[in-house]
Amino acid sequence: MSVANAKHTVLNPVIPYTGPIPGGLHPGEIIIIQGTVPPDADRFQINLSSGCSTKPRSDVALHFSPRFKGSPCVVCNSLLQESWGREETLHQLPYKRGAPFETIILVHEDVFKVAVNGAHLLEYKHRIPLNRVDTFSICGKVRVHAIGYIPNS
Ligand code: 9QG
Repeated sequence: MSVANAKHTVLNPVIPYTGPIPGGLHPGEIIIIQGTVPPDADRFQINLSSGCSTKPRSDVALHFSPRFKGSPCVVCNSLLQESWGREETLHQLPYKRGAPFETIILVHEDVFKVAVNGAHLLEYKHRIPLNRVDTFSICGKVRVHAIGYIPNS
C-alpha cells in the first residue's frame, strides 16, 4: 500500500493543514500520511473532524497526538461540542525526532486502526459516527510530504 494507490493526494502541505476528505470516510478506506518529525518536536496531531469550523470548533472524531516530551506517548481523544472526552493514552511512541515516518489510518466500521512504519500501533473505537467525518487536519511540530486517500474498492 502506498500513496501511488491513492485516488487523491496532497503534496507538501503547509502546516497547519486542513482539507476535505474526498467523498467522506467509509469502512475499508485508508489515509496515508508520509512525513518527518523535526528534531525539536514536542508534539503534533492528526484530527479527523466533522467540518472545519474553528468557532465553534468542529467535533473531532479522532484526535491522534504523538508526544515526545516527558514520558513519550500517543494520546487519542475526541472533541464533542468543544469538550474533550476521556483520553486513550498509549505509552509507546514509534515516531522519532528527526526521522521520517509513514502513518496509515485504516477505517473500520467500529474502529480506526493506526499503523506506523508498517506496524500496527493502536485502535480507537468510534465515538462519532463515521458518516459525520469529512475533514482531515494535521498540525504541530511535523513536516508532511504526502497525504493520500485510498478508496475501498
Ligand atoms: O490537554 O489534550 C487531547 O485530550 C489537551 C490538549 C489538546 C488535546 C487534548 O491541550 O491540545 O491534545 O487540539 C487541541 O486543543 C490540542 C492542541 C489536556
